[in-house]
Amino acid sequence: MTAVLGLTSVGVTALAATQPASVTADDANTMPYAVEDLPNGPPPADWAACASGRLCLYTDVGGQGAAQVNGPDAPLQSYSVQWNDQVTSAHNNSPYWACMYEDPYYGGAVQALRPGFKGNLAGADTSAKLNDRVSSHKLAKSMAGCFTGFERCESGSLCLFTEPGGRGEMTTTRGDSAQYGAAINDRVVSVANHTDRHACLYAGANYTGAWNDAGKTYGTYVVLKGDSSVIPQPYAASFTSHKLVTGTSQC
Ligand SMILES: [Ca+2]
Repeated sequence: MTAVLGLTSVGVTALAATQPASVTADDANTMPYAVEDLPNGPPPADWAACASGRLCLYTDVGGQGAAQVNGPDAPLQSYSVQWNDQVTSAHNNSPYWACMYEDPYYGGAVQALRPGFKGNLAGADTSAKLNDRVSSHKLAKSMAGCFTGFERCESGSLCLFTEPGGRGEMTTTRGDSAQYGAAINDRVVSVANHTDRHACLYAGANYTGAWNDAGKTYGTYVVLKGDSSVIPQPYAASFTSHKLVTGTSQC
């Protein structure tokens, strides 16, 4: 077996049936990066090697194979080539939920591993099983925290996400945008507004366009300052520009 670099990961699965209708940044527990190096000596041979407070991930079943050991608060939004789609078993020897994601940036299916979980991802008691599919992970205070990534949005920023709940690719801005680039145009499905102004979002470039919603026409979708929002239909995946205003009458 091979020693592993100090990465972190955990398994979490998409629990559509149990996913809360609304999750906030408060549900997540994200602390400063604190990736731990492996201790000196040979790599851990089995479960016994996972120290208290650590999340340990392995490339083979039963805690075998290459291992990565993570500190209690070390999210990893994008795995290296060495680890991408390689995690097969895990020992979550931490008091937090370990959130394993199918895609980078907390995207795709989610496999949430309870505190104390020790086993194979394929055999875990969760709805999503991401054996050899995990591409990012974090630890969270609750299972609900695995289904939000809003906590990534820094104070002062407007953050646009390509997946619900602040998950997936995140684009951060602090000003207006008259025309989104291809990376996010018609792709934004959740928004965190951590600026001190309200965000007016539009279907067209240069703050134009409109939606028909239940027989009424709306020209802008507003995310108030301080709010996080999962964008409903027909507004989801249709934004092309936005501006920040002090009063919504300025939208
Ligand atoms: Ca993957």
